[in-house]
Amino acid sequence: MSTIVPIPLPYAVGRPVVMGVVNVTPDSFSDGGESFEPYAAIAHGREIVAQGADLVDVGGESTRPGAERPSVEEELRRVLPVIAALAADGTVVSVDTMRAVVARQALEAGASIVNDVSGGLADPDMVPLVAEVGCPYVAMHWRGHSTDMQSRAVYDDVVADVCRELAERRDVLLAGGIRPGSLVLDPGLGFAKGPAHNWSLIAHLEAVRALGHPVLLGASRKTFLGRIGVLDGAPPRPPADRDAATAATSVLAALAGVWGVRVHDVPSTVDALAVVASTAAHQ
Ligand code: PMM
Repeated sequence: MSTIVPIPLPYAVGRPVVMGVVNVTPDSFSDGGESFEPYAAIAHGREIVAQGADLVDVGGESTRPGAERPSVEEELRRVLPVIAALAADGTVVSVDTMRAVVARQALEAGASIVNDVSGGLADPDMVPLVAEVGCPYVAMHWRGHSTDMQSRAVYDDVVADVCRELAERRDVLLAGGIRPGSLVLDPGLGFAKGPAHNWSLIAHLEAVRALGHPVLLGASRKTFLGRIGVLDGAPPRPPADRDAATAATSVLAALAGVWGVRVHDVPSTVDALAVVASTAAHQ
């Protein structure tokens, strides 16, 4: 029996929830390891909560294309102190992990949500754990580990293919005992997807929503946004120069009725969502 008390999936009124990212990794593409030490990660988590993040997503494994995986021990060492400190503040914390052992210890340390970019495919123990605990679970569209995922970016029709694969995954997750009201689906921008695939999915978020579950969008600082305004063949803009484009994707996500947006720069998305909400209030 689990001693973990599950919370219901949190919602924001009239806008998506803002999931702020804390990557406790030395090599994340998006923030370059700036929160690698626990004290820096905790301080960063507190800062983004003060800026308006509704929940904080803590991860200890970089999923950038080509990344090598840390050991289980190393992943636990990275995330547990950060989760414990933020949860003790009363912050809603999700743990970004593909490993059931890490998810369990994170939940015991105070995390409330499991964010699994593999949607349960990377670890056969993940679905039974989430079913047992009854916590909210984010399942992302995933075709394989980061070491070789870009070779799997082959689709007939990316929107139809991603939705079909997510629906198949959803069926497995629900059959495994995950509660329908606790399941969030994510199209997995940048994971086995090229720029055109990402844009198509953003343009058709209603198709992902039609699967009948809350949707999370993780566009923040991804390379396809760094290609905006850049000539073909030139290097993409650095991650920190992608926040205005990220905020624009948060607006599109809000207009498409998604449940949440996963972002690194919280103030720009909070402002962008306030613009959407203020406009909606005058329609
Ligand atoms: N992207 C990253 C990591 N975790 N989780 C979900 N649910 N969706 C995503 O798109 C997602 C994720 C990779 O980005 P990062 O290295 O900046 O955290």
